[in-house]
Amino acid sequence: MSASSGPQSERPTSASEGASPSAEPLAATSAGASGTVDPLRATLTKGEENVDLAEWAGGLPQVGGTAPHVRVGHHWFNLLWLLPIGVLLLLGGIAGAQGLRTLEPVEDFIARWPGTAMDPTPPDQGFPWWLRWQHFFNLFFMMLIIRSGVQVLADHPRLYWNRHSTPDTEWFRFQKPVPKDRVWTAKEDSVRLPGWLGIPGIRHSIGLARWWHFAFDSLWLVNGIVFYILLFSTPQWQRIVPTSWGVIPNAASTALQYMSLDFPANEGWIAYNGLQLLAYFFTVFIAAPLALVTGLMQSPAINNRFRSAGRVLNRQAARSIHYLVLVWILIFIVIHTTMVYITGFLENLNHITTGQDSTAWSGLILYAAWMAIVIAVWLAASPATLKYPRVVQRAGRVMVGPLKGVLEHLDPRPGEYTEKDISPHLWPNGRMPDSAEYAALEANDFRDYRLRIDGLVTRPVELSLADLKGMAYQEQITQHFCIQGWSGVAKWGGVPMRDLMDLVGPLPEAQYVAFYALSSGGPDGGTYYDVHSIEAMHHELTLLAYDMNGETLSVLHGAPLRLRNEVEVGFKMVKWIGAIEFIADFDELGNGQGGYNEDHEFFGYRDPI
Ligand SMILES: Nc1nc2c(c(=O)[nH]1)N[C@H]1C(S)=C(S)[C@@H](COP(=O)(O)O)O[C@H]1N2
Ligand SMILES: [Mo]
Repeated sequence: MSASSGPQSERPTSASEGASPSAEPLAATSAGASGTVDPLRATLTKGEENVDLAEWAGGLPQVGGTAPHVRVGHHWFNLLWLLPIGVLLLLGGIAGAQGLRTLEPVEDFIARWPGTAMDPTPPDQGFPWWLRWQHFFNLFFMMLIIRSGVQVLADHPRLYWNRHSTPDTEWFRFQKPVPKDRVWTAKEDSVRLPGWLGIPGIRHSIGLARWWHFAFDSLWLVNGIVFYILLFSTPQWQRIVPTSWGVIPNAASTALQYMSLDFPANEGWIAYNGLQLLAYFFTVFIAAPLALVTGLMQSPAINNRFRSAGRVLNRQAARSIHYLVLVWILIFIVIHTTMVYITGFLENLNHITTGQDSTAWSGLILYAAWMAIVIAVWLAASPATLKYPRVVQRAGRVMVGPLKGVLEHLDPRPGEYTEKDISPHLWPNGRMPDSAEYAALEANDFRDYRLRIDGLVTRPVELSLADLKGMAYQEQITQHFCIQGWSGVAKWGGVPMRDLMDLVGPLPEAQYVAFYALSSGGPDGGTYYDVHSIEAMHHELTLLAYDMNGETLSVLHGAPLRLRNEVEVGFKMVKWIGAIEFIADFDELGNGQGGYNEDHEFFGYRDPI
């Protein structure tokens, strides 16, 4: 293992300065008998059962972002310009295509490649019932997936290719540049969306959006797997998998015919034209799997576990590609729907609803019924989420909790990052400590600070910083994954949790460990806390850090002590730790959801993804 990449036991001299290992035995400062309840437990608050905008996310005012912009060199291009430019290109394209079609060689080409390969004649297989229902479920799930996905994007409305998420290096944003004259937290960077677009629209509602996103992702994935299986166990696959190179000239011919507004024959009942074939193939076999992979690669547990893949598909590249796939899907939806409407409306609707090759009105009626369901759920999703967020949280936990539980067992092995991977800027996040107690500790360089470790342990202790610095030192360079979407690499130095476990001796009943902060989580004054499984505490990378990037941890990043658990997203890594309590269950803490964000912002307590 290289000197800088994994956990090490040597302490650098810088960290020993000012550290005077306590002369008294630790037991002398121990805090009473085992099983004591930590006093900070009484300072937790329950959170509301519905969303109160005055208190939400620390009372952030509900402001929106800017128009979406893309960076071209040093210049930011407003994407709204694409609307007039698109119209002009379309008009120019139509004129150009109509001009081309007056040329004889072009008409010869179209005669030779009419668009749909009908020779040999494909089997007349129509649209079986499973395909029609799967198409409906797909569009229903996609509506919710896309909207909750855009909400997730709005929680950190910038996209980067580098894993550092350094301000001013993004290639896309719908937010102002990061202010340089003040601390700007990631939470402040989140923007509001209209409720018809995002789910649920309001700022920093990523906890709720993620339940929708992951729950419907899972259903969409099951639907997709069933689709793949049925597609290939019937001749239906021939509709969307090209079997000859003729698909290319046929696609070019179709494009030209559509563009000239003189449409090719619609053979959709039997076979798709070259352009459809390529578009469907790309969507089903490239875009969809890419969405899945780039979604999963944004997870700290998965990205840290599959390190070599994570080198290439770093969290920000994965996030960027994930949203580029969304752009493709949106383009696909617009063109696909337009074509359904203008190339034989009643006929096309019958194909995909009633499964008949006819122009009967029944197809339109069934389509209208399906769309009524989609629109009703569309309209209800945001208001219902704001009214019953706890229901969304519970339902989401039932649907995706077990999967997240499995991912928590992934082993984020050390050793990937070196000094040169350290990010120039690590976004700060969270609500800073504002108590007089903390200010007094800080004023005295934390000499009076005591870390309490109590609860279900054999030997409760109170440790000064000097006591902690007297213990074995471990350093690790790891990547931080904030739930909001940004990431960054830093070097952390401090005491491994496993050593503290040896010191206090957890009782067999201890299943979880609560970390209580010296700061509040929101304007209600409730203490910030989070709960971790005891299993995670044994991991070699679970660390109580008091150094960052070779220096003493700053107040901004959690002084005097913060947690690192490399399998989880950032909010679980409590900063400004005041006490650690070993517990059997977290039912009785706060609202019983497993942490401040879980209680107040409806996050999941397991968040390795
Ligand atoms: N006490 C406390 N710890 C906290 C938070 C907080 O609000 N209060 N925010 C969390 C979140 S959401 C993240 S992403 C990380 C950010 O750590 P950093 O500011 O060092 O980047 O701290 C976590 N720890
Ligand atoms: Mo975060």
